[in-house]
Amino acid sequence: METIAALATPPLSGALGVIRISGGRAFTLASSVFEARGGLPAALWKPRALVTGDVVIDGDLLDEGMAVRMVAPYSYTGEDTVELYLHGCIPVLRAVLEALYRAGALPAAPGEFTRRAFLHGKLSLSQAEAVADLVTAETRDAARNAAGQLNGTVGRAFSKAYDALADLLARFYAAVDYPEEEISPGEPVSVLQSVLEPLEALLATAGKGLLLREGLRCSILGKPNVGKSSLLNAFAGHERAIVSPVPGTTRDTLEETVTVGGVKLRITDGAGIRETYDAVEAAGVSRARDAAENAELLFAVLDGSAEMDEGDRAVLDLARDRACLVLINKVDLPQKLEREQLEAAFLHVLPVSAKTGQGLDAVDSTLRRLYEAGDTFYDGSVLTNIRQADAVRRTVDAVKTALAGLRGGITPDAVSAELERALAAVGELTGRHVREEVIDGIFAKFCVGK
Ligand SMILES: Nc1nc2c(ncn2[C@@H]2O[C@H](COP(=O)(O)OP(=O)(O)OP(=O)(O)O)[C@@H](O)[C@H]2O)c(=O)[nH]1
Ligand SMILES: [Mg+2]
Repeated sequence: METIAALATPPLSGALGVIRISGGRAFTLASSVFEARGGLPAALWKPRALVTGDVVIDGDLLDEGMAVRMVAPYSYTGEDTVELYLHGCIPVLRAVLEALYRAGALPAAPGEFTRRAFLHGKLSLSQAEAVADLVTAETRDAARNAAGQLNGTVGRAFSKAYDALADLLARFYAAVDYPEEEISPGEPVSVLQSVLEPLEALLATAGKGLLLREGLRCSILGKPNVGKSSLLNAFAGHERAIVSPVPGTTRDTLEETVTVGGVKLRITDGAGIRETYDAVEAAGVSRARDAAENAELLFAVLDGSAEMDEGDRAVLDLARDRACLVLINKVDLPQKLEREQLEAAFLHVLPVSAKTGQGLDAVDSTLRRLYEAGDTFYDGSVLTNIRQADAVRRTVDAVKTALAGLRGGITPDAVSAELERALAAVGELTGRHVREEVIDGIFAKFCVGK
């Protein structure tokens, strides 16, 4: 396989820039750009130990840094690898890469290092996907789950299912070829059940997995001036939206991703809901209504320092029978809002202040409770990946059909056809049966250098 090289850190100036080189010529190529102190060529460096040296390109000393070599198969990719730790100066890093490419290295495609790790059996496909999930995780919980998957929890469940199905299928083939080799129907049933159980349990986590990955669509709803934008800013921790005492400040909808109570929320703030003759504001109100309609969670905001009026009632009507937190804002001011009826009609009524931050911890704990974003939950046993969830679903489906067939006494032929379907689906998860375009799709999502 060709030797590849790429920048492994973001292409920005910074304290460090890391270049990775992997493949059969990694050591020779590294020596062409990096002169170790003491003059040893890379092929003679002590494996996995840092060496210091100079970057010299076309006779110019451009940088000094450190390097390490890893000898196949003891590297991330499973190939001979050199990593250069240089200063994060983009022109120098570019010069080093260009020199490496001139000397015969190929620029690595996105995810190619991880792809090679997969090809060399260092990672299963689900672990490779976990690497991508880890790199792009937007919350600590999401990272933790991805790290858990990298550790192989989910992958091990897939491998076990694959082995059990492959073994069973082999025996079915034997029974078709040699009818005297009878299989007692009880045994395949118990094997299939043992395959089914963990996969169904995993599948049950897929909804949560999606939540972890994609977040919830959440919309802040309320009449003008109740403090919707102030709340968005309070959750975001910075002045995302313009706040002013003038009703009708926000017109267009704006979105921000925040984590509240361990739950990733894609929050939309928009125009306050009211009847208006202003065409621009009316368009904003209609967008805000659309966002609320499409949201999976609503924050219905009322102003606690004022009495409830028709405008608030219209907002509460939109929130009725929805997943909703009613936030009574401005509790730092003297309160005029009647809470009793509200508390009778809505499950979660929380007094808050966007100004002082009062009550926001209760929003946190309510969401944590509602979406079970507990500390023990995201340990890597949650299926976050849509592709994986789909393949598990197909596996479960085929196994169930095979089970029904066994119980209903259909021919071994028909059962083995279902087992083949199940094996193919679970094989997509372990990477043993996976089509090339699926693999391409997975690694295309990576960044270069990973
Ligand atoms: N005392 C107090 N004032 C608040 C609080 N939250 C918001 N305000 C004030 O209320 C006014 C309106 O706040 P915004 O956040 O712009 O309200 P909004 O609901 O987004 O208003 P529109 O965009 O016009 O619909 C501003 O003057 C804020 O400073 C609060 O918790 N306490
Ligand atoms: Mg606003």
